[in-house]
Amino acid sequence: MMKPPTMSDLAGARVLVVGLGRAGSAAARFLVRAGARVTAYDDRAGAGPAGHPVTRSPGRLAAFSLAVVSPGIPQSHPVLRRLRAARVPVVDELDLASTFLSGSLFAVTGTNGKSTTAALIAAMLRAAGRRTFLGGNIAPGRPLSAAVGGQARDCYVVEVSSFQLERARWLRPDVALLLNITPDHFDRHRRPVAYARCKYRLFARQRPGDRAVLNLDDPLVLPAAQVGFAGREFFTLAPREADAGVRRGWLVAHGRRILPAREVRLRGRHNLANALAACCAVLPAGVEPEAAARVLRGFAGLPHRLEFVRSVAGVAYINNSMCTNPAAGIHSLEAVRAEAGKPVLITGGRGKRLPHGEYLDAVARLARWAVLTGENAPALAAELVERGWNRHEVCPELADAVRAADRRARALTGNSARPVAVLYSPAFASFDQFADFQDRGRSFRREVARLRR
Ligand code: UMA
Repeated sequence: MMKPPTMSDLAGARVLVVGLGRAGSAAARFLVRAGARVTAYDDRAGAGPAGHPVTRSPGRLAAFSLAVVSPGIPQSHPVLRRLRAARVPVVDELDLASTFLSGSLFAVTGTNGKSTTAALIAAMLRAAGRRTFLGGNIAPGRPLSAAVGGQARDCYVVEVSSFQLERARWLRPDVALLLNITPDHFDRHRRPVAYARCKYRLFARQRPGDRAVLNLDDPLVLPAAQVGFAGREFFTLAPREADAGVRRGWLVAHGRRILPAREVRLRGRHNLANALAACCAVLPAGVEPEAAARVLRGFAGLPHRLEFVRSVAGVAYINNSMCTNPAAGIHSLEAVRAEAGKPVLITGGRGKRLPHGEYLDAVARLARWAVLTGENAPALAAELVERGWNRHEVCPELADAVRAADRRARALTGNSARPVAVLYSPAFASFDQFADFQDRGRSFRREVARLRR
């Protein structure tokens, strides 16, 4: 296995940066500062920060001593194939950046809950006075490369996606967390097992003294305990022995009581699991339970995740645009159902070839009404009819879907003592109609702001 380059290796080296979005631009900046001769490749003319030349014909690839690749570039990309044929080492942006940082590295992966858990860990470390960088895959995007050569931090907390792990070769977190594995990204990882294996790679380089924090309740997570040499710690929501769990209504980690579960401000059982994972990760790093409890009492959640937008005519509108897969869709529906009763649901988007039968079962069980929107709305409608559930309508455009949900919720609220919530929880990707899930969430907020009282 090739060793990571040092700063002096980079000085004067010819490096190809592939993809000039957020990750590639940050990598290019630090490579230029390190004295590398950087060429940037992108399929899109005009990509990258203004003033940085981008090429679509990088020339003789064997001339490069290293290629730094953005997470969004698939392994099958023709340029990556040619780089491999020319025996140029291809490295992921976050992977490379991680080798230049001192300080403790906390890395969080999993299908769902990564950003929330990473944000909780960072907030807890900061509450304990640690200078902490939060970045990686977490949107809107603060690539780890941006931290290289900047002010020194005590801790780096990164969210790591399967795309980043797929080609990771050096990443060795001091503390690595795997929250859960449910089907996702089958458009990129052809087989479910390939997707799970990417997640396990987070642990592959860990050594004794490093720590692996794993979800004891998820059978797909447990094989990670066989990978690498870190000490294993487990969290669970079930009433059984583990390093972190809920005991007599209290969150407990490493034998220390944190706070009563009902005082955790984030809603839903999935968020309780995220809170336990974060506590499990930070307590051995010296964060006192009081500091962790303060964060959990105050942390209201990240944008686009079960985010309260506004009440109109007694109807609460909840933006959950970050929900991009069916498993997240089920958790969100369960959380809202427990808090506010069965909602009027707006759902749909672009399918990622994931199985979604269980999600539609949950929709039929947990929603009062469903407004189906986006590219796969007609297909979802047909599948719900097959299930014998007809409480839905199709509105391909989000603006119409919000107005339809508004009419339906008002009508239902009129008949019931309890107001009905409107939950926008797509459960599918956003790329059918939007740039990304944030763009989609902002569109939802805009449409909700237009509703008349
Ligand atoms: N590009 C090509 N050819 C391709 C694909 C992309 O040239 O085949 C170019 C595009 O023209 C563009 C650039 O590559 O100029 C985009 O690169 P990118 O897709 O890697 O996106 P970045 O802007 O660099 O953002 C990436 C992550 N994006 C992806 O993994 C798709 C961001 O995660 C991350 O925040 C950022 O790095 C900083 O680390 C976003 C994401 O959607 C939030 N992640 C996925 C998810 O969470 O599900 C994995």
